[in-house]
Amino acid sequence: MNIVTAYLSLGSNLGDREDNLRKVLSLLRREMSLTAVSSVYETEPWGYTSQPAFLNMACAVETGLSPRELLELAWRMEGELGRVPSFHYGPRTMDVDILLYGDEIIETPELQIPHPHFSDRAFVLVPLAEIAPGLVHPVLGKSMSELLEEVPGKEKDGVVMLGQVSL
Ligand code: PH2
Ligand code: MG
Ligand code: MG
Repeated sequence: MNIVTAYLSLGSNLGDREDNLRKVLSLLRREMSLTAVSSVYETEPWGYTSQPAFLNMACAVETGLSPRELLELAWRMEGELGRVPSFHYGPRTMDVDILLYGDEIIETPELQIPHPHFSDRAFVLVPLAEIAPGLVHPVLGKSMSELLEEVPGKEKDGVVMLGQVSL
């Protein structure tokens, strides 16, 4: 079996946000090995601002699942955490996004890898650069810490480290 390192972004702004993160990490652990987990950050809502603050974090996994299987697992976990349909950029109990899957580039309607625009969003890049500063974006050719340097300071100010999730 081909084992690939993938990077995921986790976000929650409804219900017990920290508990939601803890639960999704424990679901992930049942399926694959979790090789890095960032701190938890409280982040200003991006895109649609009239909603509660998010908790965001990033993690690295080693998986034998294909990108499509990993996407289906992400949807299943979001469902188990009680996610209900919301509008674009709206509030959610749990959002599990595949940021990177090895060096693969996938452009289908349902799945785009690298995750579109993650490279300029502080709420994704700050946690990702914490666990993988030297990881190179396969399309942009820049490392996570280089990409983070390009994010305006004002946006980084909206991303506040709270500490480690207690597992
Ligand atoms: N997710 C969104 C929309 N806006 N803002 C923050 N801070 N964190 C998120 O995870 C987030 C968001 C839709 O996926
Ligand atoms: Mg998202
Ligand atoms: Mg999503």
